[in-house]
Amino acid sequence: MPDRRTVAIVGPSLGGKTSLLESIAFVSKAIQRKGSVREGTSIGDFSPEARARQGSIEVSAAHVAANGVDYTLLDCPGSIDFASETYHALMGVDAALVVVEPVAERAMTLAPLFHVLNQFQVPHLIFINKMDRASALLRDVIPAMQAVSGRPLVMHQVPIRSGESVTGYVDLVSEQAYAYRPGAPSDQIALPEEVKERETTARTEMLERLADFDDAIMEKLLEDQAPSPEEIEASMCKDVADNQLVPVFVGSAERDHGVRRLLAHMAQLVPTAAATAARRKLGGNGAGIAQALKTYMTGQGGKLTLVRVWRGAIGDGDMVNGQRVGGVYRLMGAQQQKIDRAEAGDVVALGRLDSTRTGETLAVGDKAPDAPLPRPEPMAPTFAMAIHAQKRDDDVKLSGALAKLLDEDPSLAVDHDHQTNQLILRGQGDIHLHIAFERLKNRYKLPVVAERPKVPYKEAIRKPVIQHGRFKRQTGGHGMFGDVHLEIKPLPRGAGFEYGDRVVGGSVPRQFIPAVENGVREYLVKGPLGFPVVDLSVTLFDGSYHNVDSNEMSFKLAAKMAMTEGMPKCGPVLLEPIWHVDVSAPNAATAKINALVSGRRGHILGLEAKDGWEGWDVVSAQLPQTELHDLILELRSLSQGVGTYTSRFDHLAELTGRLADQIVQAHAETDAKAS
Ligand SMILES: Nc1nc2c(ncn2[C@@H]2O[C@H](COP(=O)(O)OP(=O)(O)OP(=O)(O)O)[C@@H](O)[C@H]2O)c(=O)[nH]1
Ligand SMILES: [Mg+2]
Repeated sequence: MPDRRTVAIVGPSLGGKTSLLESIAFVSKAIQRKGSVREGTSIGDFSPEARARQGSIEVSAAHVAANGVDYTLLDCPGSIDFASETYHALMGVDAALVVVEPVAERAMTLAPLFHVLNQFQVPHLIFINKMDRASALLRDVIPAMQAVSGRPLVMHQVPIRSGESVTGYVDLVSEQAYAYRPGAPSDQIALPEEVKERETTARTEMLERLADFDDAIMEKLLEDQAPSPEEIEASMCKDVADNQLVPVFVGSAERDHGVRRLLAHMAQLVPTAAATAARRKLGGNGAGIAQALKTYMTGQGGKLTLVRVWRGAIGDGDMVNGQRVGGVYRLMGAQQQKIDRAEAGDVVALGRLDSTRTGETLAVGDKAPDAPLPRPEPMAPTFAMAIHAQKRDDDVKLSGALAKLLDEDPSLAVDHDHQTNQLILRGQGDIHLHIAFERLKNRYKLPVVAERPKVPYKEAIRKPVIQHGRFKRQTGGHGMFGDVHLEIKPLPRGAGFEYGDRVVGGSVPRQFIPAVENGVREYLVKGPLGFPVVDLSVTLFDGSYHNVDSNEMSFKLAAKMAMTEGMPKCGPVLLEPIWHVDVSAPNAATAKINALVSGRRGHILGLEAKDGWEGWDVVSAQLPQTELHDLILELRSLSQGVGTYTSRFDHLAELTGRLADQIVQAHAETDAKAS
């Protein structure tokens, strides 16, 4: 059986993941010519949206064979806007390769990723890329990464420097030194004198880390014996597989430096597909099971579901979750190669699983499995826009296209705001939504208009009023007559609307009383300030009627008239939705977050250390809904992109003064335009 393994290439934006995939494919001869992100010729980032952005927006897969291993490599986007793509891909891999830039100040951007890797126990290695222009020193970079990694990091290599540039490296396991050569494998060289001391220190550190988890190595160290390279590698393999320790490699994807050596070590350190399945208790001969890691909607409108087959085999035409598989494909970026079947350990695309969504567990057979596999928690939306089709006639087509986008991407959400009558698209940031709009335009020919969502303001009253309303009309034969006396009273915040009647002696006949309530309710949709009215009671306590002319319509209209006249006298007041917000970010940003919240008319409720996140705080606050719209953008800019928040509606609060006047006026103007 071939040795299959799947590795996700992950890490912060612009670290060089897509470039590294290209370099790996090139040095392992899966491609003849190396493409580049800048020129739009890479295997990854093949969609028009990714090419335009020159950065990854979704997972792309590639198959390469190197050092006797069949790899499926999943190039993942680094941007936090597309983190859901990355986290879903991680559910189906044997290891992750974390690609980072050698910049100590940016180490904090790794925190969310390390957190997910450790939460799901994904073995991982680190590749410090861009060493070709690294003036930064690893002695600053490593401690900065160590502070957020949650697992001990061990250098597997130390760079050899000549002035500002890195010219090669020493492998700490074999203690062999190599000099980089342009466009070719590195040359082995004698260990340069000037790195000897650094090499010894780093190697001792590595061995001490290994000894923490390995008694045999511990004993050797205590007896001053050197463990053999084989012993060291075997010990490290076990620690990596158990996610107890993270080895660190260096190189340059752009120049293919250190990439062959990385592959040689990956063949040792990345657990095999069978080992991962066994560790996750998904091995053996039980019923076939797979997980959907990613969904592609291809240009021709066909759907491809990228799956990890954990157990059993899936062939073209087989049933999974009651759907017939329409094609099994190996992916190489945009290319698809049709194959007959996929075996346990394969990551392949399955055609036509129309009802399958990203993240779902698939069972071979007629129905979905009873116990789904673990998957990333749904990401709370942090940014929203109100949208409609550029051509209003296309609004029905738009909801169909949005449903497809949501199948693909569980971190998007759509809802309809009944009060403002707007269709709201929610996602993880402005870039995330921008890409969704581009896809609607490019793929479904549905350009949309996007605008800041309206805030569903409400209004209430401050004073009780007694109001009489009479509707009377005499036209030819039958007339209309309705006459009511209403008591309008404010209620405490959150009480909603209460209707009552205290009519005695039949001054309003029973059969007309519901019509009075209907009239009141119709009025309350739009109060004196133009917004729905809440937190009040309206009681019908008296009235009169006419034997022939009174009917339901007359009483409904009488009630509406009473409300229209009475409500402006009740001291109407604007109510603004206030949300509870939990902002989480590294504590270096906490002071700025407090200022941000105050600057947005917010009210800080408390501050706590974030559970399980070393060095992070959660600031709890209440903020007006209108201030939440672009909060994430500012929050990210003051927290190196990693700050985020969750929110929920909390209460309605009175808003008075200039701001309230402006809101009422703007609302009246748009209302006038619309009608
Ligand atoms: N100097 C130097 N630049 C590199 C190297 N590797 C990648 N780059 C450049 O870094 C930039 C980002 O590279 P990508 O491969 O797109 O990075 P990525 O990690 O895939 O980025 P996202 O997909 O946006 O997360 C590009 O301009 C690359 O040319 C390297 O080894 N050295
Ligand atoms: Mg990329």
